Amino acid sequence: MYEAYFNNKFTNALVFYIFLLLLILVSPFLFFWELITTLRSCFRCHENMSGKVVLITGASSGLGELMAYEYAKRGAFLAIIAIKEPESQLKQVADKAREHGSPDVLFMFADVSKVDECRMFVDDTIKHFGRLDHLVCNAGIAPLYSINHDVTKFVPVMDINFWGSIYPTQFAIPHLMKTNGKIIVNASAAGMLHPPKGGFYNASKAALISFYESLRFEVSPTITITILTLGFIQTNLITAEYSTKGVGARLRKDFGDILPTMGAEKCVKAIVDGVCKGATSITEPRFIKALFLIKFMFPQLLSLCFNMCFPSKNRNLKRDG
Ligand SMILES: [C]C(=O)[N][C]1[C]([O])[C]([O])[C]([C][O])O[C]1O1[C]([C]OP(=O)([O-])OP([O])(=O)O[C][C]2O[C](N3[C]=NC4=C3N=[C]N=C4[N])[C](OP([O])([O])=O)[C]2[O])[C]([O])[C]([O])[C]1[N+]1=[C][C]=[C]C(C([N])=O)=[C]1
Ligand SMILES: *[C@@H]1O[C@H](CO)[C@@H](O)[C@H](O)[C@H]1NC(C)=O
Ligand SMILES: *[C@@H]1O[C@H](CO)[C@@H](O)[C@H](O)[C@H]1NC(C)=O
Repeated sequence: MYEAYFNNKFTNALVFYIFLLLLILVSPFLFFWELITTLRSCFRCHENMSGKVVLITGASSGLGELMAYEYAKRGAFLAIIAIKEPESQLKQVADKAREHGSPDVLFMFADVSKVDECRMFVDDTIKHFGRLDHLVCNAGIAPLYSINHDVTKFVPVMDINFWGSIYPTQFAIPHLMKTNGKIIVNASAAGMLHPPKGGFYNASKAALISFYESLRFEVSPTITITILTLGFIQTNLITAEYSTKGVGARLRKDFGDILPTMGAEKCVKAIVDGVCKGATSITEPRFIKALFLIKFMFPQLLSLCFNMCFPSKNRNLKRDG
């Protein structure tokens, strides 16, 4: 009997609008709920990282390196992974992490896109330290893409960014179960917002978010999963080298005083603080969360912005072809 209603386009759409209206009506209550949750999280206890074991992939440079130091300051044992290239780099990170206060640092070279190598470094970590508390899936590559290229060239992006997080996660889960451990996944705000010209890098991040959001239900409450969705401004601030040219520099010059931008070290401290408090998702800088809300409730509005900010060349292509 109800089938007739749900076959009708108009009544179907009506359900959506009624729910939207209800959502807007209850939103003052949701607002206070959010506010109270945020306030409560300020007073939540920090996990004591002293003597705990943290495994970080892609720790030879970038934010992965800084995360190693941040964990080291808190007295954690570290196992850090990178692919071989600058061989001395990872050793330097290990030495510096010891200086920052880590009692023991194990560094290993492995390609996270190879399942056997992932099994090996998780096993070696357990053999060396006897336990695992946090797994940080951080390794990633970000090549610029164009649809005119041969798309098979971008298969490694998925292999490293997506499978390179899934493999270590699979091998680590039995050990994390024993310690009530945590998994930290390096996604990107672009994985939530689906911007134009996102390419395979942004698609791989969307796939990560989707996979780990659903894995959460399988492993909780024993294991806590923290998904990082970092914004573009912050990443352009990683090193002075990045910030002297390009969009980042211009954005910073034009909006630096208005937008709450954030240095890499402050960002990494916020991440590790959040993880130790048991956060399930961390967005830095925080104002980007507002964009997620807009994307969720009024997707048309964001599309409009994207169309204005990224005037598409493809429309001309279409006209020509
Ligand atoms: C925390 C965080 O975030 N972290 C990270 C960051 O830092 C980065 O940047 C990114 C990229 O992608 O990621 C994450 O993120 C991540 C990273 O990045 P970065 O840092 O920029 O990069 P780098 O520096 O280059 O680093 C990397 C690493 O990794 C590794 N690898 C690679 N490949 C491989 C590896 N390992 C192993 N295996 C393999 N296959 C490397 O090593 P080497 O040796 O080569 O050096 C290193 O260490 C990632 O993931 C991404 O994605 C993210 N993000 C997000 C957002 C934004 C961004 C920017 N940057 O912009 C990023
Ligand atoms: C953290 O744990 C270590 C030993 O596991 C202990 O010595 C230290 O006092 C603890 N620190 C705090 C702040 O509880
Ligand atoms: C991801 O998407 C953003 C926004 O369109 C774009 O600027 C960036 O270049 C993309 N990243 C890569 C590595 O393609």
